[in-house]
Amino acid sequence: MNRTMTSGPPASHVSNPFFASGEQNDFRRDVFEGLARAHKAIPCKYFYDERGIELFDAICHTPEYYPTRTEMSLLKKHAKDIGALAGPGVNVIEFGTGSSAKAELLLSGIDTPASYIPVDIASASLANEAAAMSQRYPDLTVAPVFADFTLPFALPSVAAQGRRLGFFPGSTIGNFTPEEAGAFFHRCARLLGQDGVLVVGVDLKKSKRILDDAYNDAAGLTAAFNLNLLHRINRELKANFDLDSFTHCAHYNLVRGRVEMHIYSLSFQTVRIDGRLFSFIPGESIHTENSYKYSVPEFEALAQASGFITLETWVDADHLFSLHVLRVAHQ
Ligand code: AVI
Repeated sequence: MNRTMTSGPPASHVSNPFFASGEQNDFRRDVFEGLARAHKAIPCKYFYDERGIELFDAICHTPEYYPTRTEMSLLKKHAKDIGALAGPGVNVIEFGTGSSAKAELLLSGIDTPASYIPVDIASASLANEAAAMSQRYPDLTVAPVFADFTLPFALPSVAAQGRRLGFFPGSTIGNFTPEEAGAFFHRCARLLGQDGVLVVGVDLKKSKRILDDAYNDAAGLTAAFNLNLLHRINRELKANFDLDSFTHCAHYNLVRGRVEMHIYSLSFQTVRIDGRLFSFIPGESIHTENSYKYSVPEFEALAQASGFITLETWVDADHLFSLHVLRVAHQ
């Protein structure tokens, strides 16, 4: 990136988070609705409270969870190629944040980016990433947006001028169903506008053993991440889940092409949440996450059916992960 990099104190031109108008999350409503279903389920976006963000970051460093390191090496290898495809002076919009390391790799290949706009629902990680990026690149306009990117939202005025590049790393696209992913891409195409570019990291289909291990790490971090959702419900919704009476399990469902994460009840039990009662039988699960895996042709077909054309696709030597550069075809 042709911008000054520094390790000095934070620069002053990181703007306050822009509270994008749009639909709001409702944790209480979603938990009540999800636990009242015949097959209990809670949306995975609620994993990411402060502790959940810490645990996810730790998962990314486990030996079993290959996506992060594989995607980072693809980004490092192809940052310049992405920059060449994107062109100079683009506004970079990152969907979901977490560690700023991937955005730094991406920005390293882009010629004079106009702005960096991280969009996230988790205000703590959003503020941290915005501050880290502003400190590292004092000449760059950093304009964080506090919004749930799974729902429609507006961009701040800094993005009004110049082309837009969306960045959606980490195979977070896999946490949508393919139908939801298609709807997200359509919204993204409208948001990025004519000539917009989207860089997406996608976890590939592979052996069940590798996938089951990646979501059941030996150190128990994924288990803690999953069960932290019950801690969060206890804390925020005045509930009394007994965490010793539930256990984590994840498995690759070959037929559906997705890793499913569940929290299983170990006994007959009744949980009170803000005055309402929910009963569990032994072995009953709360379905907490789907992580869809794609083949390259499957993903390219999905993108093409949802308003994008593929400019470039890169896959690592072990065929674990793919990085796609897409261009808006129609909005
Ligand atoms: C954020 N997301 C892409 C991760 C995944 O692999 O689906 C979340 C995760 N769940 C368990 N481990 C990691």
